[in-house]
Amino acid sequence: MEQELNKVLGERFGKTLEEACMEEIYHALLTIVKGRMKDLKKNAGSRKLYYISAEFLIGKLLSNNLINLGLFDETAEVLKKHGIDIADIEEAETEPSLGNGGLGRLAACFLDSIATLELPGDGVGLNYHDGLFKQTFADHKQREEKNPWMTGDDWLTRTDVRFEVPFKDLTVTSTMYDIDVPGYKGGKNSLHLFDLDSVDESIIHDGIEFDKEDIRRGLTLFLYPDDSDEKGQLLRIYQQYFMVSNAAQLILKETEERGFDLYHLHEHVVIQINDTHPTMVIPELVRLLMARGFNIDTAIDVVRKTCAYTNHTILAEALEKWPASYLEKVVPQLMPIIRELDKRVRRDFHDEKVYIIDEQERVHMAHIDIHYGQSVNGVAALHTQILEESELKPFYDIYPEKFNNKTNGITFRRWLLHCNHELASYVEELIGSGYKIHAEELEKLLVYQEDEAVLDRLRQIKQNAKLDLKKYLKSTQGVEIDENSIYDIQVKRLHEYKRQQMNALYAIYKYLEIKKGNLPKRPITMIFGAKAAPAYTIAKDIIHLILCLQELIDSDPEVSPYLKVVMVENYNVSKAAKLIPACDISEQISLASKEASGTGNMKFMLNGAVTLGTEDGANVEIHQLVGDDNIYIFGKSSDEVIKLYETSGYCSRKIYESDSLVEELVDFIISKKMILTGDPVNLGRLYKELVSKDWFMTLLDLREYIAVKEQMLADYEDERSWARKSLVNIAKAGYFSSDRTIEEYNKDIWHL
Ligand code: CBF
Repeated sequence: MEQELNKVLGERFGKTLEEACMEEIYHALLTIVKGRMKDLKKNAGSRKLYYISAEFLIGKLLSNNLINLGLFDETAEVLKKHGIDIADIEEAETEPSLGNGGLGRLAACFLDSIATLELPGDGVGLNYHDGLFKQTFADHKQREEKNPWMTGDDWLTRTDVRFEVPFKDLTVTSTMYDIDVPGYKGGKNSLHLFDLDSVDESIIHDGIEFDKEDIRRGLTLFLYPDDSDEKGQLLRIYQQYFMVSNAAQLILKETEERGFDLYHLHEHVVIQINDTHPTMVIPELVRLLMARGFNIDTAIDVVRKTCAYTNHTILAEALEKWPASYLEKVVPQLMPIIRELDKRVRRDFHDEKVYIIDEQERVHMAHIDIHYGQSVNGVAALHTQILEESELKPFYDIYPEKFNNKTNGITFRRWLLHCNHELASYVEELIGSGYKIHAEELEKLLVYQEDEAVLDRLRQIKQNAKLDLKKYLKSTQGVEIDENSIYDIQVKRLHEYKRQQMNALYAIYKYLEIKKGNLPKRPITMIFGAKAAPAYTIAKDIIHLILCLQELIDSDPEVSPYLKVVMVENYNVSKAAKLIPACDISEQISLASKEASGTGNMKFMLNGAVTLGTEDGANVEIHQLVGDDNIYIFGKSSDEVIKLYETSGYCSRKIYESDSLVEELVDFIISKKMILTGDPVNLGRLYKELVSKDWFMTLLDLREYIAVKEQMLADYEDERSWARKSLVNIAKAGYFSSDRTIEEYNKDIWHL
């Protein structure tokens, strides 16, 4: 490696390792790693998977690729010899922001596991130039900026694959870019990202504004461009069709090139539709097959046997329903096919709940997936049960055999081996390296539950990670945190159902307690990280509340030695990798029934944090695995919550008026102190929302949340017992390896 590095540095920059700067070393390593990956053999087989997704939140790739190629240790050694820390080289890489949250990160973890298991499977998506916006804070508020990541010398390789994509008003020609996905000591697959050569970042102004009707220049600028108006919604349809038409054309081309007859497409191809964004691939494939001479019955039959759908949420806002008139405006060629698909449903079933086109002429994308795919899966046991028993019950009654559960997972390569080297090597010292491939072997750690030396070492590793985070926050945000405090962390998208506002109310509770003289035994650092969708007003108000609390507490000398609130700016994959190893308390506090699975909960657990959570999503399975002693559960059950929605039985005002503690905490949002710190409009709106609506039932669980969190803080003081809980969490995390999830997808759905 040393020789190769010096050679590339010499050729590219005329420098040696001694002379080169961090950026130059990064670019030299990029060249070397890309070259090595090019030489890897692609995974092959007679049946191939195409995982189509609007998001692939791949994060920075250098270290991960080095790990998977088995080159990480050697590279780190060489650099160390020259006084360079590989972590500083990582800083030179820009993070591609090709995803929003769990769904996109899941897709990235899946690509890693598919490649590692040596299964033939490529990702297909879009090459957004500015990805999801970059978040900055000003006046205690979120601002959105563009987030460019392509440098011209990055992980993308421009291919000569190009397709014509016809819209009603224009036809564009795509270009396919590839990113190699190496498996961990295994083969390789590709992530194919489609783009338009004419896209032009110079049309962006005032943050993330641009002319949404300028399709040629704006199509792949942003992931999830603002869709609060018709133009924005039409742009999303343009993006989705561009993605799936390219995917469909690629699939047919490759299948023919592999020598297979398209009448047997389903025997050689499986398409996983990740959420509803790629749904149009179904009518598009039908259209393309008919253009190749298929009759419609055969085309539909072949497509149905080829496609499978994953549902990631029960939130109505995320289950897309496009007005038929919008689809007519952008992709009129698909509408006759969609109407035919709907006609067949109406012919066979007499329940309007399962129709594709409803009375208001809206096209229900998930309904297309369910009728015209061979599998429907949820992403955690509880989520799948809710789909079967309530959200998608009419469909489950028709097709019980299509429904199945695939509890999510995370790749341990990134979420342990890369983000927590010290823990990963200690685990290896204790139980050997087998766990890196067979994650269930982590259970071998359980024999050390009573071993004081092991527990002490685990505490030391956590302490080191806390120190690292302290340094990181100081250098990146100028924020000072106390490594001897308890790190309580909630990082995820900002959404009312995830209830960051409940956690903020806890901060108010603690603040008031300290003011009353009830001092905590140990200081607490409450860390938040979250982006709010630009048009989601209340989510932005919640960020405002947290930022105001941060300032209020910081500037109060009576409180600041005991309590600290930190909102991490522009939370992303790289920041997650710094935060997760350092966490003591993992906040997973969504309203039961609303978080389909969650994957942050798994990452924290794997790194030894203890969960404070509701019985929601995959928390339920974490609870079953670690047992009552190693998790802190609170809140109403999903059955109770679902009943409250059905009977309109929840009234936040009643709780507010009858519980003086709740009233005191909520009132604080509009107290004089807060109004002097922040903006009365934002704070007043949030206050009103909580008292008079509170759709995601914050106040319902607030009291119990506070009580259980207090218990948790008290229990932390028994350091041995806490370390034991931490160890059990690590030991039981094996189930959540995405290798396990992918094996299940393959066994039950893909049959690769
Ligand atoms: O399945 C992956 C994740 O997807 C979501 O993020 C999503 O729908 N966008 C869900 O909200 C998560 O619960 C889930 O883990």
